[in-house]
Amino acid sequence: MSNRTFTMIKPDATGKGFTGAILDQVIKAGFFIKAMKWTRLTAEQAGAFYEIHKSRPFYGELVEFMSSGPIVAAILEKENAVADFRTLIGATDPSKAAEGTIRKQFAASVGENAVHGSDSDENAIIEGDFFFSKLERF
Ligand code: 3AN
Repeated sequence: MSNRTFTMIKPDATGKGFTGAILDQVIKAGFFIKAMKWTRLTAEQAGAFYEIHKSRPFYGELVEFMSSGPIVAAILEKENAVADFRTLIGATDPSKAAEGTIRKQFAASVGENAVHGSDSDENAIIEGDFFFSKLERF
């Protein structure tokens, strides 16, 4: 079991001013920030990050949305990080997300759903490596 996951606060949430409130809930839930940056993806970078979804019908929309404004990317550490973080953020579709989850509170739709959380230990490493060098992790 890995103790790290990767997250992004997505352009809908940064644009609505939810960054601080989301980070506060993440930290209060016991996650430690090991790396973090405020940045904006080009369409090409967003396309590469979501390469795994290339054949899905929403891929074009996802790439356009994820490059539409700034994001916060971070590597988080906690015991059982991947699963616990997905519990904290809630279901992909915010209308199906449990009460109190981050997506229930801050997400507007399945496409614009406020936060990303890695779905496996393997992807957490790949996604963290996409954004951060060894020198940027503490
Ligand atoms: P999750 O982010 O909960 O792991 P995935 O991996 O199924 O969900 O989807 C990756 C991202 O693709 C989602 N966070 C969401 O932004 C977008 N997405 C997923 N399903 C749809 C959909 N039906 N329509 C538009 N965008 C979607």
